Amino acid sequence: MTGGALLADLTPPTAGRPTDADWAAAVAAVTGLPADGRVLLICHVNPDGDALGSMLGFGLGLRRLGVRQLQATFPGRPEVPEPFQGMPGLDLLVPAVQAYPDPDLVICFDVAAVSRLGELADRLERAGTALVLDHHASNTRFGGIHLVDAEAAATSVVVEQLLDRLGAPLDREIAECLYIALATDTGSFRFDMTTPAVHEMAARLLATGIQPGEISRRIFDTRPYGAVRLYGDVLARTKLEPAAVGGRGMVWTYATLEDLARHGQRPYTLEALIDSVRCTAEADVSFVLKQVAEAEWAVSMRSKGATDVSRVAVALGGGGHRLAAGFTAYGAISDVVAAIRAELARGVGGEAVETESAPAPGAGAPQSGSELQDQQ
Ligand SMILES: [Mn+2]
Repeated sequence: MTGGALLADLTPPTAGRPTDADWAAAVAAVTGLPADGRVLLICHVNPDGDALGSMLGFGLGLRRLGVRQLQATFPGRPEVPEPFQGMPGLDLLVPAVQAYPDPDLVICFDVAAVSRLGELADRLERAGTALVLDHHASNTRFGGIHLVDAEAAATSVVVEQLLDRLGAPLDREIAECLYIALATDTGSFRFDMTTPAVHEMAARLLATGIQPGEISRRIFDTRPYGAVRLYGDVLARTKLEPAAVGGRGMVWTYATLEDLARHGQRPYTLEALIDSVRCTAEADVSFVLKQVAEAEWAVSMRSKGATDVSRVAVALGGGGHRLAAGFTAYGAISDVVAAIRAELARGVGGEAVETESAPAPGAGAPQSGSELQDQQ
């Protein structure tokens, strides 16, 4: 590759798309399995719709191809978030502690870095072959065979192509998994990466007879009453600071473990909280603090376009995209918010020029509204 040291420094080492050789190696890894080869599918911790849908859709495809020793899993608590509890292929899931210790083939889905594999990271070394299907430009290229397409809107885009190359049928169950994955990562076909190719893939999936209205209601528009009440409490304490960020405005709120307990809700209920805050018209920057432990907070940040929140997140120990980023913060709420406010104020001078011109197409597009923890 030409372009010199500077370009090399700025370009993620894995940016780009799989080559013909990568596809051939991936196909060979599956077709070359011994008759009773054990296949372990792993997606990232705190799985979202793309992680689970890609993994289970591919798992069902392998089952149709005759793979019998097949497990799907993810690190951490073996708990499928409520919205996904009707997803096809859930019978493939096993708790991490029951996963094959030394599978013949490991396949990772939507995992940008080994840290996202938690206690399952050792399977990479112990497996005969490790295949990685992902779409994060920041993918660190762990594992042996890489199908990492930084231009794909979701990992399920890569999954559909590999299933096609393997000759697996696209049936209703597989299509439902891949549709949930695609709809999740494109914000239900609203984000900038919703290309013609995305809609063409959606058309192929819908042609199997799946019901998009029913799926969307179940996955995105159904919550327990306790979650509705929880959102009410948390949104009622939202603060708008119109003068912050050099007058662009910021809006924020927080949710504590006590809030979750009071309404009987699990932490994943708060994944979509930022979406209810970021719509505030008077603020360019939005963020939410979600309590993880006594003095530990998962912070999700969003920008409408004028502010680079990934710069703030990186400065505070996290990462992400220009318009969607996150980090882990420690301390009291007021101290965390003060640190963010100060970091945002620091950035205003340097960004003034940037706001004069529109961002490059796709430059700040979040991979999805909810998977920012993926990003570093
Ligand atoms: Mn994804």
